[in-house]
Amino acid sequence: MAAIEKRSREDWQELDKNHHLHPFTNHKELHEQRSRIITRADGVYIFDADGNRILDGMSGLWCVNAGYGRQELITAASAQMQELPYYNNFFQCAHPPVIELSSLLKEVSQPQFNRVFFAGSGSESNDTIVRMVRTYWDLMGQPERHTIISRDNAYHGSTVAAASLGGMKAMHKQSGLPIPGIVHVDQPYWFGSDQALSPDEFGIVAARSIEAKIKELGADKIAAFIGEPIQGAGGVIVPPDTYWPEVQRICDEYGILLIADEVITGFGRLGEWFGSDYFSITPDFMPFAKGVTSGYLPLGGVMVSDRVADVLIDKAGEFFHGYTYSGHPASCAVAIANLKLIQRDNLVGRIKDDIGPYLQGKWAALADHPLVGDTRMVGLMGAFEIVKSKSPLQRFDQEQGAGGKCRDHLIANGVCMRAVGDTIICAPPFILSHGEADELIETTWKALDLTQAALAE
Ligand code: PXG
Repeated sequence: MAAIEKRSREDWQELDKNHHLHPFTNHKELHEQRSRIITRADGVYIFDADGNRILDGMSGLWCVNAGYGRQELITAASAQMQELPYYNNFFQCAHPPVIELSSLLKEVSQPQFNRVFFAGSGSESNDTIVRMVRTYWDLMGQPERHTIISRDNAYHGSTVAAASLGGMKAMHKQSGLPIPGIVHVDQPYWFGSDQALSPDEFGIVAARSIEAKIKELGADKIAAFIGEPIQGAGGVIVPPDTYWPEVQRICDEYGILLIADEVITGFGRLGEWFGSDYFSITPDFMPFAKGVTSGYLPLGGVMVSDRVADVLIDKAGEFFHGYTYSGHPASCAVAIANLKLIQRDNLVGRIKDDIGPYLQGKWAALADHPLVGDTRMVGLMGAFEIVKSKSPLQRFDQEQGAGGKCRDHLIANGVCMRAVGDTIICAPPFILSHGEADELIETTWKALDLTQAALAE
């Protein structure tokens, strides 16, 4: 029996307006224009309450990697709920799904990762890391080493610690963040720079802003560096090739723990199992969430390297940290089914060798449009930037809302992508067919033409 009543779109919108506070939303604007009610989904398509079919170029929120309507995942959740809908992993307990998933995650991760700590989301995973990192250095007899270096315009979640790790100034301003002991350095955003350096030179300079911060504060104060292999919510910032090797060098040289936030890049998005594999780095922690269950149920966690886990196990006694839903059985069952599906259908290889290169080629050609100043895509994670003039490079005034206009034209024409300022970002499900990729690109050209016409008015 369906738990949800049948209502008209207008009724849903009215109830939504009156009773629902949305995440990351300007409610005044929303109440003027009303929310888009999504009622169902299948494959790579979502459907709204008016029956419009929209190609989901964002995989929900970077998570529905296996696509919608996957019966294996639905059955896994349902069967697990029948067998054991909930039990905790505190107080010397565990259950088969959490154990099975732990060993499966070890199988797909780099060799330094043999252990995983579960959470309910990416934010909780990053909060876990802040506590674990500081506890690790306490146990190592270096309690002064508590400062974590992150980057401007990073996104690591919305809880107090995760938002502090993030480098979103607007978020910090609203709630007195960051908390003490979290500092930020430059992001490796070459297209957003004055472009005086080559991308490779710029990558080294951006990485060395970490080293400069270490020297400024003292290496004996620095616990860890955290970065998304490719920044997602910040606008799909793909670092120059020189960046990550230099970051690894710096972390190694100063003995600093390296945290690769794989919440978006994990489980195949870049055509490798993890962004860390793509960039050949060997982190000490990998927080993950989203794609681990393809978003069908909430689950997050942290892959913890032996370097840290061995110390925690040997020396910490009890680590006073955990969530009611750490390793929720139904979420774990879905994750197992999802990872097995990705393995069985070779979806990671498909991104690397087939649909990735196919979409990337067409995406790069968008640069021929007069409005498109930069295009970038790795695996199935991409962006293009809308500019007023390419040479000399000139951007639109923010009040013109070029990115928002383009996003609206995209959705009105049947493709959902997200605007970060004037950057349009794209992360479609891994099952995207060539025909669906063509549809995504054709609609993008059309939306760009409509945006150009609207901006000319
Ligand atoms: N790390 C990264 C790299 C993320 O992208 C989180 C942590 C936090 O995960 P949770 O599960 O707590 O949301 C994220 C989340 C957007 C957008 O608009 C991106 C995220 C969340 C919400 C919106 O791009 N990423």
